[in-house]
Amino acid sequence: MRLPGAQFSSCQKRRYIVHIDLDAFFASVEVLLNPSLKGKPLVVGGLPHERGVAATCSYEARKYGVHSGMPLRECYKLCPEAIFVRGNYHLYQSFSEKFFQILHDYTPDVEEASLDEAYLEFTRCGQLYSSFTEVAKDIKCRVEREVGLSVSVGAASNKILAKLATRRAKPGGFFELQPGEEEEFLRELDISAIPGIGPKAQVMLRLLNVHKIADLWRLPLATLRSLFGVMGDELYLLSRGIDYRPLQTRGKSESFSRETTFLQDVWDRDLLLAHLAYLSDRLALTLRQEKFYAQVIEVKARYSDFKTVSKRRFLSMPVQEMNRIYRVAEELFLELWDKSRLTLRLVGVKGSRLVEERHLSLFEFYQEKDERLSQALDRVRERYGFTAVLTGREKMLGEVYEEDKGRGFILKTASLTR
Ligand code: TTP
Ligand code: MG
Repeated sequence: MRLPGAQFSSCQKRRYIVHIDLDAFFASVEVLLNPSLKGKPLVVGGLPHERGVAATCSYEARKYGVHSGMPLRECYKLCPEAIFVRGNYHLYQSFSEKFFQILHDYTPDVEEASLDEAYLEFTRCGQLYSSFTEVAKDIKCRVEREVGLSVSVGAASNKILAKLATRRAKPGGFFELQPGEEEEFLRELDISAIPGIGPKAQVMLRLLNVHKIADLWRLPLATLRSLFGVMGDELYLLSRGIDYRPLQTRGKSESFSRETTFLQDVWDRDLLLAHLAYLSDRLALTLRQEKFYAQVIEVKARYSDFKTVSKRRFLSMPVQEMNRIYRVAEELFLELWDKSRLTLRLVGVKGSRLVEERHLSLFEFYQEKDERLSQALDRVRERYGFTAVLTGREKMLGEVYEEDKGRGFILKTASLTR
């Protein structure tokens, strides 16, 4: 079967995309800081008897079947000799920042896809470099040298192919997909390799005896549409290695969110609101650092039985101040939760519909006051640490969590989604 992608490549300007992803990120940081862990199975995310799941594990632990998202107790059963650590999210974030700083040196077109993963586009950089392949290799060396962590790099003509190339390169390798090799490369890959084919979609497809990407090519577009709605079109193209998605560069971030799972389920209203206030504060800080205002605020709550609910509000005036975000978040949260008053295992707050500026209306002088207050707050925190200034509500968390040297509370699972 010929891939329809081949006919496009000749008439379109060929893109050069590099995908880069740190290997066993959280675990590798732990090993870097404590070399006695090197070569050992390591699980990051909690201790074996604790509730919760593994955030990640070293490649040595993966040999036992342990993986991200697996309940810690199950990890322990599969690999009792593994070393378990709770992890330190602030630390990982600082490594992540260093990683992205290096990437931004090479091209203005960088998509920070997650904490340890990015796409770089070189299509516009033809004048700058004589060989993109050499640049991609150079980035890999520099990250390894300056961040100190192992990284895998894939290069291809679009995002999906570059991501799959990295998957092939893991751990620690470099793989560049050459034009014309797409079909052979994709054919044998498992359908789970395609982003967007989650566990539910996999079950449906496997029932149709579709296991490999080549099996997907047999399904007509209409079938995919009837199975997956609008996503069907995307799967049709992605499975053929056709992907026109542009990079979501910094200015194009769609949302920022902060959420956390609790150490134990919580029903105490004040404690729930304390978490919400702290998360709103972290979200506000990120928005200001990234120079965005959010026009939509959304809160999320997950009950003990994993049922998840959310509620959002469109604001006439975009926000980036903690007190404004919290006010909306509290109202939304209470609308969600007051009816049930059941125990929760997670809360989160998200800002979306991001805009880069807002126009203060004549009647909103007080907005300026909020803005100045936030700036003063940022200055104090820069000097004395995040926890130097907290609201009364947030301080309640001091009874539950340890502080990370003034940088913030060490939550169970700090959300680091962008
Ligand atoms: P990944 O890049 O998906 O995983 P990884 O870097 O640990 O391993 P790989 O070599 O396969 O890339 O995620 C990056 C980090 O994000 C990971 O180290 C821990 C965190 N994470 C979670 O906290 N929960 C999750 O479910 C996943 C998948 C990752
Ligand atoms: Mg990774």
